[in-house]
Amino acid sequence: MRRTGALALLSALAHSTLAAAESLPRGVGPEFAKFYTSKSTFTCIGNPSIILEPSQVNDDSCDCPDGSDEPGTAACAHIDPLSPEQPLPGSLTGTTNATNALPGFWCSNAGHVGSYIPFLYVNDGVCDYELCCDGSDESAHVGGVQCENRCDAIGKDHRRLEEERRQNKERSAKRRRTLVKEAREQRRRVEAKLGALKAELEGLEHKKADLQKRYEDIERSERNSMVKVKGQGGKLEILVNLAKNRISELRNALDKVLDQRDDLQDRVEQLEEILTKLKDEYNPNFNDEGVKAAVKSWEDYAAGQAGETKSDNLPDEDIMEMLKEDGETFGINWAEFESSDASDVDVVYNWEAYLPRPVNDFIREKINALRIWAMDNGILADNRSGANSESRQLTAAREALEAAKGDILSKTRSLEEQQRDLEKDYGPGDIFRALKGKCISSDVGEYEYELCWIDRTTQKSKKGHGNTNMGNFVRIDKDMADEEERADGKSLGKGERMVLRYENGQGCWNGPNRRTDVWLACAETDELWRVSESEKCVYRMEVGTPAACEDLQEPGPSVKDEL
Ligand code: MAN
Repeated sequence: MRRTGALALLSALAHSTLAAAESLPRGVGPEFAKFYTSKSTFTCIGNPSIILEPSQVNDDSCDCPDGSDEPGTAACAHIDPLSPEQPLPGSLTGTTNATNALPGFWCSNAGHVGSYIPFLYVNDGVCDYELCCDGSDESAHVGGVQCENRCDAIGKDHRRLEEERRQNKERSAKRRRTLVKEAREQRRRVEAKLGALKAELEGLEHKKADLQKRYEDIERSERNSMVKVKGQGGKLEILVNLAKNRISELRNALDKVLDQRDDLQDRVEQLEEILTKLKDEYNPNFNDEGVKAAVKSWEDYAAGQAGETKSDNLPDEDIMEMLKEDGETFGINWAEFESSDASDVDVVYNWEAYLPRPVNDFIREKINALRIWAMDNGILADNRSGANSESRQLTAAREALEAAKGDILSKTRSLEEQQRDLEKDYGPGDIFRALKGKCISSDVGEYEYELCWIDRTTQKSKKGHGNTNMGNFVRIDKDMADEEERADGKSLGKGERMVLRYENGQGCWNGPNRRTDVWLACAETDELWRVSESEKCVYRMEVGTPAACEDLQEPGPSVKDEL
């Protein structure tokens, strides 16, 4: 097809399918009809001082400087805006800077859409069906050319395509509405989560405060009890402890001495037995002086033993009694003294016994507080000895408090994340929220390219060389596209388009970090149409998506009825 660009430009000027009235001169468009109604004269549109005979209209001679007397021929084509620059080289007329009052030759195209074509194309021997399907541009049959009227077929085809486009647009718009609904639902969920987190955090703060107080209470009370135990109480308590230890030591010593005594007694008895035997069985006829002296000594010893009274000896039963352990029913009941909270002063004065319970508690609490204050200020020794001295109860309280604090921290982080998410730009109607995390891809040469919405773009090597990050999503911009329309509709077209910027991808060797501009156009489904590398490591993706469609309102039933 020839001269497509020029024809396309003029097609924009097409106004109506109304055919020019029968009485109008050839090539006059409906909006200029009023200038051609007089039967007696014709006044040049842009030069009202020039009045012509009606026969001068379309007589193939350019009489009006604005070309308005030749709407149906190419006689004034040289002043057409699309004509070659004026004056033409070697032109005798020297016409310059003139503008045709008419936009072109009007093809009424009955059965299709009327349109203008440049005057240059009129009667040039070529049928320009793209704009002039009725063939009226070739009425002079130059070179014998006959342009049949093809408006029925072309019109039908056009209407079919238009209907397809309309339906496509409607489906895309419907899909967009679904996405918007999904996005709204997702936003609602994030908001609900945020609300729940806020409430949870509020509860946790209270819980934390309670746990903190509980921990401090336990710690305080344990500090106090530690003071009592480790501080060794009053003098009586000290004495009790000392006495108990001393008695225990003496009892152990006595036990040992008793054992030794029994042992020695055994040995003495054995020796006495030996000597008695010696005395009874020795032969006095042997004049052995040593034996005689030994027997004599033994007899003296035995006589001395027999005269000794044993009345001072402590009876064994008494000693055994002494060795018995003290207990509740025997000896000293130490527990009675040990378990007593009372100090020696208490024992003497026992002031508590004279006070009513609340007063008693109050004074005790004050004394404890004073004791802790004294410990905190180094006046009394704080005898807590590190972690080992912590009771199970205190450990549990501390762990519960720490767990609550940890919980608050993680929930606060989660809350901040949700808040950031709500503030993030997800495009008009929050629409990309519905696509977030979804990916589309396309094979191009040695790579598979992937776009993950609001996340990242990736170049995946088909030769197993690994994946390359081509950028991480940063923001949504708008930019002007200037692309030719494509028959399959997979084109950005012309006009303002959304561009998703993905930046800070993997570093390019000897260059910047990779980045990708993702240009969006309206389409029924998400599809990665094309990927190009405009300059090293700077990529451009062209993508069709319902998210980029116009925000068309769903046609209500009343509107349909009216149509
Ligand atoms: C790889 C690919 C290309 C890029 C070069 C730069 O081959 O990521 O797209 O141009 O690295 O070195």
